[in-house]
Amino acid sequence: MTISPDGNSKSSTSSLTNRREFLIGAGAAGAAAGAGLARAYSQAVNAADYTLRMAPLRLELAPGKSIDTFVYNGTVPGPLLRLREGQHVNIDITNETDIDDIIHWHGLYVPSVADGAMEEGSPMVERGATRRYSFAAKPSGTRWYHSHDVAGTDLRRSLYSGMYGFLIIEPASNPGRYDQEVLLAAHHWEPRWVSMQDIRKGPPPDNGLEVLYASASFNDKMLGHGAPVRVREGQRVLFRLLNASPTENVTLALAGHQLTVIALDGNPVPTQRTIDTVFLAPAERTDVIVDMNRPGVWIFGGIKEDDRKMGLGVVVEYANQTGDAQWLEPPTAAWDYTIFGVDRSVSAPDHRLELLFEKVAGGHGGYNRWTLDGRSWPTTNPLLTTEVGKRYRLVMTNKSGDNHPIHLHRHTFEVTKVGDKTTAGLMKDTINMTRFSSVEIDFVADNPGPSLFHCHHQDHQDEGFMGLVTYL
Ligand SMILES: [Cu+2]
Repeated sequence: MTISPDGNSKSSTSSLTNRREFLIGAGAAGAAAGAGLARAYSQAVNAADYTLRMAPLRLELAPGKSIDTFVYNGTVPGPLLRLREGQHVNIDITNETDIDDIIHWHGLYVPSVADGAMEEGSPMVERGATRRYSFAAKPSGTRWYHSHDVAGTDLRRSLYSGMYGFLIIEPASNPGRYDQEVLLAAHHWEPRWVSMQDIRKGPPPDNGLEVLYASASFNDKMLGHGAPVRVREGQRVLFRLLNASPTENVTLALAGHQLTVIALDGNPVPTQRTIDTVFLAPAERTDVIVDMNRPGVWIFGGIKEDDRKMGLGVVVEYANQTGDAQWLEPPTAAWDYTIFGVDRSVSAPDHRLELLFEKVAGGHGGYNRWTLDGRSWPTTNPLLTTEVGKRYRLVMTNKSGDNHPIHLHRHTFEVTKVGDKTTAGLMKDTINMTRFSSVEIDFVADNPGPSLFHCHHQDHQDEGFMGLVTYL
């Protein structure tokens, strides 16, 4: 449960478990031997279960379209980490980039020191160094890991880069029934700072710079490049969808098919819904089951033509089907989180905290700042001080024309109200607030240690939109 800078893991589990983990870890390490690993190995009491190496990569998104970025273990996304719920893991992180960086385990309950957020006290992984993270994997579901460094104005860093990957924690018993599992991570590439008022009407003249992108992908390829997802008629396919974009919302559809939503942010939904399109704000995950009942060659991608042209999508090809991939315009409906909840009353909170989110316009060519009740990081430390066992309601109002995917580290919250609709039972770690909207979420203070609360837009969190939930 502890992270130790010297690489010595301090485990409180039984010697039998330690021995077993050592054997598993040794096998994994033997298969992945490398210079970075060897360095970690010599310091470590136990071998690592996984090693993640941050390093530069020239990524070919399509023929003639290569970009320079940073990734984990030479791939985008990084390697899939598939863990059992409760499994104790040692993960060695080697930093072969040119700056200090840090990895956050998104959606997991880990100690603050191992969570991968410097604001919580987690140590950076210094450039050239290897650092070990040790924790027990929980809760089960589709989680992910990503750089939690500050990018600021440097659009090569943190979530603008390829430093993200899936982390799936398998439950002790898995009720899902499916024939094939497909992991798709959406991302936008080639970012640049833009004064939106220069390219379209709408933004106020004093609006600061925002980020636009030239290309996008599912995993490491633009739509139409790379291998298709191959399926057979009659299969039930589980698609785990992740929006790993630094700032962009996506709405996705699989042409000619409907999607049954079984989990949001990795947590089973109280009410499964079969729908035509799914919306994901940055950092959100959606698990959908698709009955493959319409043979053909189809596009799974963004519903906006501009997104697909940028590369946001992948071809889904049935066995024995050929031809160009087809797109069919899906029926569209406004995204509504509450349809996945249940209609019942929720426990009254012990405390309510009203939070108003506002933009401080940066002016033409400047950078916008963000405030929570008039404060920005670091004066939002603490934002809220909690007592163990108490239930807190965050009553959030977005008084800006921008979307904000709100994320709370190290906890799961219950969505209790979106606009004027109440709901219950919908458990998430990130929820999008549309422009000029209100959302209420409840969480129980059940994981002592500082916990970051922030907007997951890379440029918003870098420009003050974060605060710390602390414990008495
Ligand atoms: Cu935001």
